[in-house]
Amino acid sequence: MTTRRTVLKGLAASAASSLMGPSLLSQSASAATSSAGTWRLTGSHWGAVEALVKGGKVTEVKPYKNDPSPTDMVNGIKGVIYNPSRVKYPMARADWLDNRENADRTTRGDNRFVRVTWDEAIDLFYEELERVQTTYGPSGLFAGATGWRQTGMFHTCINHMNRGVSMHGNYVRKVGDYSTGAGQTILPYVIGNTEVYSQGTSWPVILEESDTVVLWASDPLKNLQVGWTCETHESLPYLDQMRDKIAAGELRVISVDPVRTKTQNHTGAEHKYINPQTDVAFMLALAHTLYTEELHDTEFLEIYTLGFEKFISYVTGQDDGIEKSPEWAAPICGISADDIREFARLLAGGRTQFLFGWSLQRQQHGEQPYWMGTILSAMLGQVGLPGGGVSYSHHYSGIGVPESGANMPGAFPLNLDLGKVPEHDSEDFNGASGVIPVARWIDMLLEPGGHVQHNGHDITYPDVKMCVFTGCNPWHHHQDRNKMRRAWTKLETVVSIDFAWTATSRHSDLVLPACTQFERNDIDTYGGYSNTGVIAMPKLVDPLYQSKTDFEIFTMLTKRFGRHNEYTRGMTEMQWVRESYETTRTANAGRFEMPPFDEFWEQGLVTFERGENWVRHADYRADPELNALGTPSGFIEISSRTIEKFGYDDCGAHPKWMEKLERSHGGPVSDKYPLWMQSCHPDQRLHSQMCESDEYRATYTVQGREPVWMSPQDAEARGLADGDLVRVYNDRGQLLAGVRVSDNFAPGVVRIHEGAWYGPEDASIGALDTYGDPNTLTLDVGTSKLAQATSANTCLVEIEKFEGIAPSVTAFGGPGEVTL
Ligand SMILES: Nc1nc2c(c(=O)[nH]1)N[C@H]1C(S)=C(S)[C@@H](COP(=O)(O)OP(=O)(O)OC[C@H]3O[C@@H](n4cnc5c(=O)[nH]c(N)nc54)[C@H](O)[C@@H]3O)O[C@H]1N2
Ligand SMILES: Nc1nc2c(c(=O)[nH]1)N[C@H]1C(S)=C(S)[C@@H](COP(=O)(O)OP(=O)(O)OC[C@H]3O[C@@H](n4cnc5c(=O)[nH]c(N)nc54)[C@H](O)[C@@H]3O)O[C@H]1N2
Ligand SMILES: [Mo]
Repeated sequence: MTTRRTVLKGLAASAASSLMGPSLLSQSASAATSSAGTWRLTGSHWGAVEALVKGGKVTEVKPYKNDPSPTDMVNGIKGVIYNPSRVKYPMARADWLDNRENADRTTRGDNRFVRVTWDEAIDLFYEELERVQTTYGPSGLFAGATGWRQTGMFHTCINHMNRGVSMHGNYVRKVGDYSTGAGQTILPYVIGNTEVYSQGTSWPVILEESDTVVLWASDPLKNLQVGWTCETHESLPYLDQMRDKIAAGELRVISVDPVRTKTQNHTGAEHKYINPQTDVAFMLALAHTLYTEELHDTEFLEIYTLGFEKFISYVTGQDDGIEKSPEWAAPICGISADDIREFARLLAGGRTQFLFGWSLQRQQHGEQPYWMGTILSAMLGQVGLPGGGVSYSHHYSGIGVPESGANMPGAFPLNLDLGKVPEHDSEDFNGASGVIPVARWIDMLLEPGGHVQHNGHDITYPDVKMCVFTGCNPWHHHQDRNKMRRAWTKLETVVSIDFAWTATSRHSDLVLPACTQFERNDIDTYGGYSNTGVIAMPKLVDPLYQSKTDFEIFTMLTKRFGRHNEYTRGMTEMQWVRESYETTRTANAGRFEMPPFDEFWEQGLVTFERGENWVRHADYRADPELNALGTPSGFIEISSRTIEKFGYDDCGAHPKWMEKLERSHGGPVSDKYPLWMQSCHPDQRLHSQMCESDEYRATYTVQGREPVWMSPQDAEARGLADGDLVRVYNDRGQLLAGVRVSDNFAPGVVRIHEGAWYGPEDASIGALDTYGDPNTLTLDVGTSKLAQATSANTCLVEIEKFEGIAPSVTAFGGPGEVTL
């Protein structure tokens, strides 16, 4: 068997001529010191990297030498540390500092900030928490929106904020996330697990056993460049193997996507173009063909599933008079009836592995295609077979790389210590809910006391007056900027903790400068799901300007009410890091040897043998009773009594085709706004992170703006050429972007990557966004009453050439400093 270590050795050896320096386990910081500076290994979302520190500055960053497939984004890392958008000092919004809750809230975002000292800033933060808790109670505070904080288990800033603020009082929290909100809600009813964050069948098994792999709305080559913890990129060589197998005729890979993806182009996979947002129609017609041609596995359905009859009577039209035949689906999904039938026969003709991406469920009724994915695999009878069945996660954080089985370091405790209560211990939310579905929080601000259905519960929106944000950028991640701007006037106080002057920082009242991960000591998991190793993250440089670690910031805050010793447990940063490592070492003792801490810190990385291959759902297949699924019945639920009982009109007893509020290719609103805008995850960023990296941003911008990708046909029809500046607009907003014409895009399909920094011309509602944040245009409605997740990819736009003098980009460089 090829072990993890032999793989790495092999890689190191093959590249030996171009590499200097020590072997895997002696990537020592001190060993590499010379007059030319010190090379240090550290971890990040973008992989392990080596940084040259010279004269107190990071002067160069390159991929870790054993990274099998480094991302180009490593070239943006230096610019995350050094850029004009860093928050240098604590700052307060000028009008708010004078008038607090009586300040003019319509001027948030007008970029008038005043510098304050750290002491003043922490006083202000504490005073506002006190005021809100005593005046309104816990329903007045929202501190639950969290996101892609930089890596490092100890400094995980979300946990620092939660622990620090929790010591002071209770607050409104969120449930779910933007990534997989619909998927993680529907799948437990269908297949007993969220699936989206679960380990998947090992790649070697898929490559060996599958006849056909369907990449359904999935672009792993793009999305596996980053990981939730330090990414190893071990999954990427499997995509090279996939390419080789396709070339050798040993494997068919089909990408079902409106766009020709990076993965498809790299591997030579076949393209099955589909009209955006119409996958469910296509899937129902596939089910129809499998059923009418008797290609479905009746035995599997009988033993392992419930509710097939009810579903199939919808497919055959017995219950609503509409047969979901290929002829019915063809005009909706843009795939001919013959091609649909042929595709169904191909799926049934051998071992078929579905690999679903997540974008598909970030659209209205996003629950439905996920439910259908399980049903198609069940009809094929392949759930739990090696190289067959369904996965919803292989494009994420190294899922599918065989696990080592080792324990990994734990994170900083996010909750109060056992038995402790907050300073303000009221749990009275004034009759409102203390937990709300994450993507509905702008509705919450707009409709206090309003109701919304969510996953079988009736949620009452609390009357929130203050928000605290850290490690997330809601003025990038949430939909419909102008609606957000209206909601924002409702808030008395907004506190942001970040190292960058993001749009969220600019729309805050108090901004506290955190430092980046490169300015603190930490420890991280190397390989999010593979648990390949533990990596040291030594501080490269001291915190820049007046920035501080999140740990220091919340130590200062908790000191205001005398609980800092409880917060820190009396330990320093290095003591926490050391303890985290030693606890892991003890847990692994006897199974995975780890050197003592000092040795680890010196060598930088400890890795473990790679584990055995594994097949998802194989245990269920082997014994469905002993290994019952987590669904209400324990079986795969093709129809769900539980969901049916909720009585929702937009998510019923079984999957259905439902028209969207906006849909291109002849769907609603397409006469006015004919172009579907997808806001997929960026190839050269992690969401909004790294957008501030000026030099790196310049490698992809067009006339200094975010690119909008479009087909040659759509460009020609509008008299546009590659490199043109355009206005992209709909009834919700408008933005400037730069045209990139590409054959990868079909007519009617355009893309602006999420995470482009929002830079409105001014603070008015409807203002032109000068850089190109797609969420200036997206629709802010829940996927359905079940999940209430984001529907970002249900969005139509029109594009026109921008004539005249273009306003300069306002998104970067931080706000103006005023003196009062
Ligand atoms: N480089 C990079 N990688 C990342 C991230 C990042 O910011 N940058 N973010 C990470 C995070 S947090 C997440 S949640 C994941 C996101 O992972 P995903 O949500 O899976 O990724 P996306 O890039 O949004 O979309 C993947 C594909 O879905 C296709 N698609 C969109 N709509 C439809 C549709 O209606 N039908 C079909 N058939 N296909 C459709 C798109 O064309 C695209 O090719 O990525 C992770 N990886
Ligand atoms: N239209 C559209 N919108 C989307 C999506 C989409 O596909 N389309 N995708 C959605 C998805 S899946 C996701 S996951 C979200 C991502 O949304 P977010 O997670 O909010 O996006 P990030 O840009 O990663 O924001 C992280 C912020 O934390 C800050 N930060 C990083 N590390 C630290 C730290 O250690 N301390 C402090 N104090 N701050 C830190 C960074 O500077 C940055 O501002 O976006 C969602 N929004
Ligand atoms: Mo995400």
